[in-house]
Amino acid sequence: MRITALSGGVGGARFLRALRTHLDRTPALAGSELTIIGNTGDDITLFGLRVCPDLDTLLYTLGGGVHEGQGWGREEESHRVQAELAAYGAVPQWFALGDLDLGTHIVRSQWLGQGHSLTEVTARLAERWGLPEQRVTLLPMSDSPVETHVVLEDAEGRRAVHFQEWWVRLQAAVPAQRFQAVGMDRATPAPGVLDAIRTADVVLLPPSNPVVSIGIILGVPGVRDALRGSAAPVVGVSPLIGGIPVRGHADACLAAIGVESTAAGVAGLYEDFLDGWLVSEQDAASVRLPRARVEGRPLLMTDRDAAARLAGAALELALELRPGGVELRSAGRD
Ligand code: FO1
Repeated sequence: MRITALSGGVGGARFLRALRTHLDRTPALAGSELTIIGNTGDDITLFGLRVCPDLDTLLYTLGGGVHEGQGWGREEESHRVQAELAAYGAVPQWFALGDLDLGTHIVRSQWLGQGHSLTEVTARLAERWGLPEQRVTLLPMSDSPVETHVVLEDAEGRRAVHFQEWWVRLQAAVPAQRFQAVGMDRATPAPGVLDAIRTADVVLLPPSNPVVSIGIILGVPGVRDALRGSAAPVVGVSPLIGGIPVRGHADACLAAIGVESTAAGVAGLYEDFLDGWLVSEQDAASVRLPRARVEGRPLLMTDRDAAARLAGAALELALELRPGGVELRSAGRD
């Protein structure tokens, strides 16, 4: 079976790692291929290096190198280089760049500088992290740079800051007036992105940020139309429980675009292509969607087994929603 997912960083990565676990534990599904379309709107250039936080979080989480407590960055990390940068007064210092993590940014920047595309670079990084052996393909949403900037107003006046400065330095505490996906007007889907949506047996939307992660991927020309036209059922998982984000600042992002911070409000952002929506059990009774089927499930991925159960529930709903039931269309029949 071919599964395609659109994903941001931490929440999406944990969900997709769990999905891979669920597939591998289910004999009939173990041969399934998973293609992840990763958000690159969080990307930032620091100290001359290109940093791709959501792609790296997906690589490290699926590859077994992520700092589990943080959900991003490497385990067993050190920050000797960052201390040197601080000693030289290099800025910014509000974005933690560990020594091991810098290895990724250095090699990605080197390969990009040699003219390789972000798709090619991501594939080479994924090889080191063993993704091909897991039958996982990680694609950037686009090979052309897109950066989410946040328009805000504070003591320093009205200005736009990079998403990471808003998210990390300001902790999303200053209200975002607007998000601007800089470069989106020149962006095209990376090779394989539209094909991954069109040939999927199932499309999943993990509990990533609906505005600055999945919302940015949906902004890449052609992606939304491909989802609308896809024969595959599209099933998403609410990133909110009772209006509160499971993690991160999704509520602040939704407020910025005038969408209510509820599972129904988020589903409304996907309503033109969504077929199934997993919400928390407490929200199930209150969420009614015009065309998508809503199911209540425990959404907290408190441990790896809970995450695998959630991923299994999303897949099960998608298979139930397939025209003609569970039989598989793709050549990757198992
Ligand atoms: N998040 C933080 O809250 N503080 C940091 O210093 C930080 C550094 C960082 C470095 C590399 C990386 O891949 C991610 C990093 N993140 C940090 C997380 C990042 O801001 C978010 O994961 C995404 O960009 C939003 O989903």
